[in-house]
Amino acid sequence: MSTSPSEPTLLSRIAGPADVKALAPGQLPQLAQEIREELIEVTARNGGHVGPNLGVVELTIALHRVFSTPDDQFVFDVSHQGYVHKLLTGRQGEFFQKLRKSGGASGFLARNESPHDSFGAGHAGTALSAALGMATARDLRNSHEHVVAICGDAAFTCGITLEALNNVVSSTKRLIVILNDNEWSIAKNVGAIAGYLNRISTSKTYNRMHHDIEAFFTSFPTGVEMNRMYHKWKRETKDFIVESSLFEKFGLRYLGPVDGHNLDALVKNLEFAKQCDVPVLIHVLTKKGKGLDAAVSSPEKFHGASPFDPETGESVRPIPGTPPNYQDVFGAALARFARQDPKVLGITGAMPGGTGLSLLAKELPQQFFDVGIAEEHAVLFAAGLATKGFRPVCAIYSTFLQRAYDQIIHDVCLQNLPVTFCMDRAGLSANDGPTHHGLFDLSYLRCVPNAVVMQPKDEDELVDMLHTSLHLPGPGFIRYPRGAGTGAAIKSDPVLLPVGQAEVLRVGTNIVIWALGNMVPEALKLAAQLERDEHLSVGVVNARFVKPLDRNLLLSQAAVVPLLVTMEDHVLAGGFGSAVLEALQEAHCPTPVERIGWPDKFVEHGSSVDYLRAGHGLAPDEIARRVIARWRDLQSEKATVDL
Ligand SMILES: Cc1ncc(C[n+]2csc(CCOP(=O)(O)OP(=O)(O)O)c2C)c(N)n1
Repeated sequence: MSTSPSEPTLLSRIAGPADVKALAPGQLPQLAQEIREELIEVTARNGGHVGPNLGVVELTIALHRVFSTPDDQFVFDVSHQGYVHKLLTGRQGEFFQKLRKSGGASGFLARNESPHDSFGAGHAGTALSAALGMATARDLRNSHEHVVAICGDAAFTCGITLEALNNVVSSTKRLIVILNDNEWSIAKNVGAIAGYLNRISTSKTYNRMHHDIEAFFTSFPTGVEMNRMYHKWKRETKDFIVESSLFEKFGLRYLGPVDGHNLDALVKNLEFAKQCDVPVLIHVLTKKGKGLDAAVSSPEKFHGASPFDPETGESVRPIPGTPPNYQDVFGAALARFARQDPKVLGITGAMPGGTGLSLLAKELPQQFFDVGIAEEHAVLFAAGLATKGFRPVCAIYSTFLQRAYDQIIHDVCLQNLPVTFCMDRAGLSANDGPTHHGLFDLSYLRCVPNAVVMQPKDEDELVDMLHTSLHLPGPGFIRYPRGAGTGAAIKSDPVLLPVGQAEVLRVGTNIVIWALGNMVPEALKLAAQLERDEHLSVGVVNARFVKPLDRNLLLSQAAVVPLLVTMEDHVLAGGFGSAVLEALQEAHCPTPVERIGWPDKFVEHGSSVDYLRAGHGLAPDEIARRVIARWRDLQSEKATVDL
């Protein structure tokens, strides 16, 4: 069905939603095919959420046929499935070709990227609440636009989605919710609601009803007294079954299940929902990865894929010699500790693969829990387990743990329960951008009593920290970055690290750099450079613990060294450097500190960590320049005083 290279494609002629509406219905399958080709080509090169987007091609086309953004509003949950929406709203061409790269389209929707993106997201479960807010605002303002929330089935494992569902009918009479049910979260969707949805979509009765409703609606021209027709249909198709739907119990009119790849059925259902005078939920069944065989057979791998061969689906192989990822080392260590101690448990919020917990799930399924996209519950669940002598380990990305802040303070730390938190993706998640960067965890944890907060300099120390945390009397938080470690050899037996003790890696008399985690190797390079080029004696300390901080070592060094430098992969506000400043201030120690870290800004997405660091003044040369300038300033101040 593809067009020849010389012929302009239908997609290339879509400058905005009006062009989607102008196509004849018979042209839509070709448009869908061209979109799929574009999605595969771009994500094969750049990586990205190929599976979710391949599954919503027809749904997104149908949405743009029936509604008119930006007047009407679409709120996509997570918004990782928003690529098709981007292609249909004027963002194709070079901008989309550079998807997730510097200067290209974000991998998520963002209000500052397009007026067609009514709400930005990257974290799951936010669409229904936000859409309900928009619909209520519309009602309060007496305007008439439509608001459509597009939620995946896994969004219904999130507490916030259920909180919003509980408030729909009391807030508005007009809201359209699309439940995009592909049975997958990143891994297979879990929990009772997933089971319920599965029963609806596989039930013979519901499937018969689904055919009935499709036949029923398609037998009428669009827009003709649809409400009256609906009531007629309900009378004719066993009312009691529809009434028993979970969503009807929450006061939403339930439509479906609808075949999410049947454009005609989708359009008819959306047209109907548009006219309803009650909130409506359309249950749409889609196939994640549709159009790419490898993605259909491996939905988890192709949820968010790294670059792959578009013909075979094979991942582009990592450069030989690349050290193992932090999360793989963590996953192997946790499985090992869990084998040795049945009280050690692993908990994930729908991320078994990304966190490295898949190994534990495979080897010791009884010690593994996937609780769905439910970080608040994950942490409280762990707290409950900890009260009974278990040693739960919550493996949650730094950015997603933000959601469980109250549980961290109120349930875990206040009761000093021994829960270990392994916060992956601390630092940048370059291609994903601001919703996914883990740049705030030190600030939000450093102020919580009883929390022990640490970051390893390499993957061997990560294993030591996990081992140490599993022996703490209270909560332990370990942060580590995305991707490859340093290649450090893992000791055969981990050691217990003395809590609150830093490690001196290099002695210096002019400057001492206090570095945290993945900044330690950078600090060692910087020290060598300053010694070589500036003839300075520069020490390096691997801080290990942000809380408790090694005050004794810090103060003893600050008493004799003219300049301290801190380096962290975290925002400066409230971070590691702030902890150092506070400790010095409390001891009335005036030693100056040059703090290196991320500024008080949301950091955009970009092609690589190095690219983003350079854009924010954190390239190695820039850091060296700042440190040298500070040193020279101090020397000239000293010279002035000496005069
Ligand atoms: C709070 C939070 N936790 C975890 C994630 C990671 N995550 C991104 S998409 C996703 C699964 C989404 O599944 P679903 O909503 O069903 O959409 P699908 O990709 O299947 O279309 C998860 C767990 C997240 N984005 N936000």
